[in-house]
Amino acid sequence: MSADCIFCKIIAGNIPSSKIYEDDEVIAFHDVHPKAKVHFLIVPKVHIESLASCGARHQALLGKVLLLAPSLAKEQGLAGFRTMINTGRDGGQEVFHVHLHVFGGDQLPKT
Ligand code: DGP
Repeated sequence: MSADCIFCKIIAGNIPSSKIYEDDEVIAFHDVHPKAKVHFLIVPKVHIESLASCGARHQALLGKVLLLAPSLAKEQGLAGFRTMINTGRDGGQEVFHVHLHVFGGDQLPKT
């Protein structure tokens, strides 16, 4: 846990979130500033700054995060969805605790 990390505080239960999934390694909750009708985040519980900070030891965890996307999207009623990982300030990352965005609920614009 990182003391000044907002997602670590959510994971610790010190900040409320609209949680849709939790196990011993991962949590998922709705984004507080949704950019689509449905927008949730899948977040490993261990504090890792960004995808660029990940190494081979995180391979299984990252795979788990990615594979949760379709099952949680289905639970949220999404027929299709988009995933995104912002990495670094230039990549648009605001919260420096690695996370996967999942968007859906409407026909999403072409990228
Ligand atoms: P990123 O730019 O990839 O670091 O995205 C961070 C996302 O986290 C952003 O879309 C807003 C969301 N967010 C920030 N603070 C909170 C919070 O306290 N609760 C929830 N649910 N989402 C948050």
